[in-house]
Amino acid sequence: MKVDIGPVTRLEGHLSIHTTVENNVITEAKSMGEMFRGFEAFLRGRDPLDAQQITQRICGVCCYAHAVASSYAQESAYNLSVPPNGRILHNLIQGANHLYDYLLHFYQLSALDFVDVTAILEYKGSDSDLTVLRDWVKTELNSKTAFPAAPFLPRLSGRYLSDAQVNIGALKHYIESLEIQKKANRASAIFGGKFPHATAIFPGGCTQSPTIDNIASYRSLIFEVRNFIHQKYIPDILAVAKEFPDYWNIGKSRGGFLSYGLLPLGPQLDSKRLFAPGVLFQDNFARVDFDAIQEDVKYSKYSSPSGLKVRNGELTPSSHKTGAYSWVKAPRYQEKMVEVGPAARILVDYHQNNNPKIKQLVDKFAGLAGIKAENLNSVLGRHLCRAISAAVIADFLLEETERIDLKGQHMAQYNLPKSGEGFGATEASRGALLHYIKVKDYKIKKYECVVPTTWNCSPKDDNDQPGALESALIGTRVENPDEQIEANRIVHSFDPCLACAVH
Ligand code: NFE
Repeated sequence: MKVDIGPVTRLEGHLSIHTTVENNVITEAKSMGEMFRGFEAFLRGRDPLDAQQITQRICGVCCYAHAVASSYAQESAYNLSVPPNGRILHNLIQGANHLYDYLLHFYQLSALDFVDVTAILEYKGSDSDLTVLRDWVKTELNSKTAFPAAPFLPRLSGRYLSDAQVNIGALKHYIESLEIQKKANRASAIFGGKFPHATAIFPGGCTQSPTIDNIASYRSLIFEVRNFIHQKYIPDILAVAKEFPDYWNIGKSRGGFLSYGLLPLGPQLDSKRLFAPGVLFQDNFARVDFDAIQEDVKYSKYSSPSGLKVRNGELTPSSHKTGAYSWVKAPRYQEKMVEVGPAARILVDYHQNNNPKIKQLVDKFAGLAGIKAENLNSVLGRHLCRAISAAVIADFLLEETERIDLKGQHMAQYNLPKSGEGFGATEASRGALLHYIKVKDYKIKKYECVVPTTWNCSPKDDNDQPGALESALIGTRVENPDEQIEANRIVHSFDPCLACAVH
């Protein structure tokens, strides 16, 4: 039986998933990006110093990661020496964005795969958020419209959290998290200028000056976000894990893991990072080599040659190409499929014993849940790795503010060189993000982005190997093949952003 479970909602952009189900098991899965954008084409010929502004428009969620990756690529191309404050301000802006993004993903985009929203109908208390929610859900359910205004109705059939108080508590946190996300975004905007799409992130540093006042405002906002992470976000994930332990083994991707590392601890781009970079195939670890990355297009809607290395990338759309089923390309590392994202970031760091806090949190939660590190490659693992990332980043941001030198520079002074090329690699919330720029005669000659969701939601490659999400779906048992709540939970655990993936 072939089932189209798309368009999948509660994600960014347009993603369709087609599955083939035999005897209640998914035997084939196709991840289909349904939109073309073309940033790499229209960047050509422009002023290179516009790149970190234009590429931020790839996305309204992870825009700062694009600004940072573009700045890194240009810093490398222009051979810039960035003052320590400049790098710290990049980190403060980007780190706060990760906190916002993890909360958005858990509460608004995926918690309701597990939380029973109908539990609110039994609410008898006087909390105004909850009474408004109860009346809204009641009206929507009674209206029986096919497309209710409430984004989480109608629900897919399946088992949800059973305890009414746990469900109602999670729904209250769903609402509270919106205010907390606003605080994280305000913190980013203190140094970034605004959210989304920072004006102050620049190759060579940040155009906003740090002051005692704006540092104090930033810190007080991050403290509030940090408290929410520890008091509500992590306990809510553990409550889901307690009742759905099978999801430590559901949604396992069948390739390696890639992370570029996140938040440099010094001004140079090759400084040690808070989260270490690396590539993992089973237990074989290697340093990242950008020249090992290629983008296949056998099943993607492009007529440009397949398997091009990043610096040779091309973009020739071909909407009717035979056999092609997605606008997303298929990046591969040494021709192999890898997963990127929170689980990859944590597993790559854990394997190297880089950050003691990460090791301690992984071991603590693995002990609580009775799992091993390898179970982080799963639906629950991805959720838990986001929460671990959030806890580690929030502490780091508070420490990082103390390293600002109020008398120091925060921008490098430079003249744009006539030519140059550079790679810029960071971790967006959804995983490994690479920008490449080639400058000729003061203009952009080539610009390439290899984006987290492009890796995770890729179609099959030239060797017919499925993408990470496709591989995680194959083999999954589905109770109700028409609806596939299990498949939806797997898709959401990757937090796809198709707007980014097709860029
Ligand atoms: Ni549009 Fe993004 C992140 C990037 S995902 S959200 O995180 O880059 O592909």
